[in-house]
Amino acid sequence: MDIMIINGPNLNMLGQRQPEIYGHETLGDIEAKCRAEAEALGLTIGWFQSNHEGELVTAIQEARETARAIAINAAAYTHTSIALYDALSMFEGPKVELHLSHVHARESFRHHSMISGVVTGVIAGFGSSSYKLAIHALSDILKS
Ligand code: CA2
Repeated sequence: MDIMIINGPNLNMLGQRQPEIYGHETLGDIEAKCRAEAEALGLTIGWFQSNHEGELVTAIQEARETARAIAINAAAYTHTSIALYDALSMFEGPKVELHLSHVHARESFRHHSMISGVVTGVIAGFGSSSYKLAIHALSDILKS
């Protein structure tokens, strides 16, 4: 596939709580939008969500064999996970860290990302459009 999209803990709860921060769409709604966006760009995507850090590590490792690029919303593990940092550092293709919310305008513990240093770029604060922007950024790199 072209882009593996990986989602971290609690994102399966989207649309059910805190719509003022994360919007009204469910993760399934966002997946459908990503699939449509990718198809329009002539790209194939994979989609994965887990609440477990090790499963996210495994998904990144598997992407080394199956995907040309990664887009990841690591959710709370963004701020804590050396394991995700290490796994992402082994993936050689382009990688985007993305967030629905503007993490730098929120609590100070969300200002630091463990993984920003090993990704190609970061997109945050555009709601579900952050996923669309990540797909477009990776599309441009893959086609260049
Ligand atoms: O803004 C983002 O996309 C985040 O990655 C979302 C994470 C948060 O820990 C990061 O700092 C920023 C939280 C995802 C939890 O999603 C919820 C869904 C429904 C209700 C409450 C939380």
